[in-house]
Amino acid sequence: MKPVEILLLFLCFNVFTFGAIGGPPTCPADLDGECGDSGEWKGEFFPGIPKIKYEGPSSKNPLAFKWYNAEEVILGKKMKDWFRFSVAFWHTFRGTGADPFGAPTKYWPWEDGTNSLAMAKRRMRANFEFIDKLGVDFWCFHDRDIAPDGKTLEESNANLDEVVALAKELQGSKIHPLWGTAQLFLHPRYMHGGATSSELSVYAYAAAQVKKAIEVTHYLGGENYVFWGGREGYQSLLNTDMGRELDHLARFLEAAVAYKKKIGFNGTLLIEPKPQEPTKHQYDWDAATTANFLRKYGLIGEFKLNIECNHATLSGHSCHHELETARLNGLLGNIDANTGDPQIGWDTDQFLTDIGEATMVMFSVVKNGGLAPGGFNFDAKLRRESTDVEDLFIAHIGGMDTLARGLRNVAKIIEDGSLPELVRKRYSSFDTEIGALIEAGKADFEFLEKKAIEWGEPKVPSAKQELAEMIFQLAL
Ligand code: XLS
Ligand code: NI
Ligand code: NI
Repeated sequence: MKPVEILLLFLCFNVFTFGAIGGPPTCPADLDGECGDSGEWKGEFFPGIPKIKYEGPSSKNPLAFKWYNAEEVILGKKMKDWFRFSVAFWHTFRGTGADPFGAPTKYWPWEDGTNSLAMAKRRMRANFEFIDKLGVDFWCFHDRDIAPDGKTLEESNANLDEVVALAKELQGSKIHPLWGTAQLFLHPRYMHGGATSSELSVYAYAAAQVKKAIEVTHYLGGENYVFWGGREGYQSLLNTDMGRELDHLARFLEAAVAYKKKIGFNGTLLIEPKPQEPTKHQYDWDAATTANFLRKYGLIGEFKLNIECNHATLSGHSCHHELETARLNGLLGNIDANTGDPQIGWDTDQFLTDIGEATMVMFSVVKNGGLAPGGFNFDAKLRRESTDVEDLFIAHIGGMDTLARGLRNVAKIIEDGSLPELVRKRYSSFDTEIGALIEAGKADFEFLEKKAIEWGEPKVPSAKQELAEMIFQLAL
């Protein structure tokens, strides 16, 4: 096995593995006993970090926004409503920095090295202080990130209920989940998948877990519910009945739709495509594959897509391509905002810092008229080597500012008008009587042959790609 293959096998899951099973091994020594195993935490989790404010592009303050100004109206909508930013609990509060070759590097002062219920509650308090100081309204979670697994399903559900009750209290009226989801990939029972497991009892267990996760998402006022099928795929077709597994997956999703309606949960159900990792081939490979699956099984009106930029590049597309494919199919529901590394071939889940990419992303979002009830979830984590508590804030501020610049750039491009005009002109031969006939499906081959003979060899104009790139660059 090449080193990169070993990494692929482990990397995406180190967060969950260390987060949910082990946790950082020790409590730091310099905390004067505050880091006991009691659920209470005295004082602030982030002392010295103020509420993050907008200071404008000339600010050099790392703990301030330079481009994201929540209340400012751009293209007819407040920035906060374009973005609906969300903090991902699993990265921000369960990420430890462990990788396949190395131990955890992050020892947050409030962690006691356990995965107890008391610790889960303390972590939840840290989550809401973080959200409040960052000034966002949403968070996202997996059931098992926020509450420890029990010995039985009933015990796991009881743990979850206890933590969720606290989360509900801490949320207040303003904050709620952008989405919730069930973790159907960490526990060994899911090694063959959940909905696509070859074992019926695992299918049932997964259904029970999703049922509960939809219930708590609904209880917390969540606006969406996500299905990410990390283990819904295969390692080898030799031992896999792909047709049967896909049918099972469709039945599973149908049952989720029925249950959502039964309990009156009006949130959008989202599928998050990813081509591989941890399985060699996941069934929801990319947006087009997932759209085809939903159409085949008559589920297209019941689901939308959660596009993750790093998954897009893993599938050989750009994030913009995946967003446009989803949008053109009426399926663009949410964005897991992150980015990969061009030199590393897996889901590195980095915070987006590329202004050009952010501008392309925002092009799709603006064309879609926004994402609500979806938003931008920072499915992104600090690098292993970033170990200060303030780095959590700096990373999110950087991600928010980058996307805010993207939105401002799109506004500039639309205002300037020359790029949309270039595209309009490129297709203007269809803005004619005969073009209209073609687009209305009224031009048959005999008619077109007559025209081709009448017009002779076509004169084909330039695509003006470099000009398009120049106009785009001028807006960045
Ligand atoms: C993993 C996925 C995961 C989903 C939620 O690659 O991005 O984090 O967003 O299960
Ligand atoms: Ni994701
Ligand atoms: Ni991912």
